Amino acid sequence: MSKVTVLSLLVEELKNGRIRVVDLTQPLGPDTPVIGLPPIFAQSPGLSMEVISKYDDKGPAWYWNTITLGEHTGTHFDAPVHWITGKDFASNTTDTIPVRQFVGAACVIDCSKETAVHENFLLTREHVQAWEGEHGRIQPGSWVLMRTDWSKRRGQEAFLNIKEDGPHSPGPHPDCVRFLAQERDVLGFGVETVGTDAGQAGGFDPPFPCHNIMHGNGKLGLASLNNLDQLPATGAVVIAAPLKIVNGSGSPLRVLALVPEA
Ligand code: 23J
Ligand code: MN
Repeated sequence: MSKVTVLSLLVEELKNGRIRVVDLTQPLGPDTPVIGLPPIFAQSPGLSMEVISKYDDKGPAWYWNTITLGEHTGTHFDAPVHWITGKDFASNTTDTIPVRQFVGAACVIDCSKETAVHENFLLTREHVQAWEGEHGRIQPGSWVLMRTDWSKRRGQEAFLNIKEDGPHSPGPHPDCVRFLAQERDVLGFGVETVGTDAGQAGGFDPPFPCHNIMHGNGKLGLASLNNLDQLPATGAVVIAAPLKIVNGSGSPLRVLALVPEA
């Protein structure tokens, strides 16, 4: 008989269904929404795909494609080097971040009711502290995931929600980002929206505070997550490993959560 370990128990629980694997990833295709920045800035292309061969003259027994896409397309990872505030940290790119950081506990803060009535809802320090009163203190090295049910919006128009004055979508308040990065030492912040910052965050102080402050503290980001409504407030483990792009600022990735059955 082999020794019982945490990992042998994990395999057993995966087999008997007491631990479920939940896919937190959006489908990645030509229709995947990408962030639009003010026209004075360069834009990130969405995904385009071209067949190299498909069991034809170009390759009689094989099918494969060429893909072109921005690093920050669809469900994706933000590395600290993505922002100017994170540019001087050691190991701040997709190929150099220690792989230990690609596995972490998840604290899921449900903001779906607030977002349903206020599309520009901002998560505050007080809201997070109220969550801690109910679920316990956020441990260092945890992902904090902001559930808004925004991923249930269908189509680019509803998802990006752009108006005359720019995009409208929820995100964290600057003071909340400071609290999570500096007083809780989180691993990073994850959201269901196209980017980790609120739609109107270009006009905040500082602009794009989640990018500015999280990456300025060496922390990570996850954007365009799905199925956060399937996660418990605590107790899930997130596996989020970006492609090992040399000097990459981020990457599309498959994000998985291990979730204990209630
Ligand atoms: C560049 C500039 C502003 C933002 C972003 C990128 C993202 O949201 C991103 O995907 O990192 S807000
Ligand atoms: Mn990004």
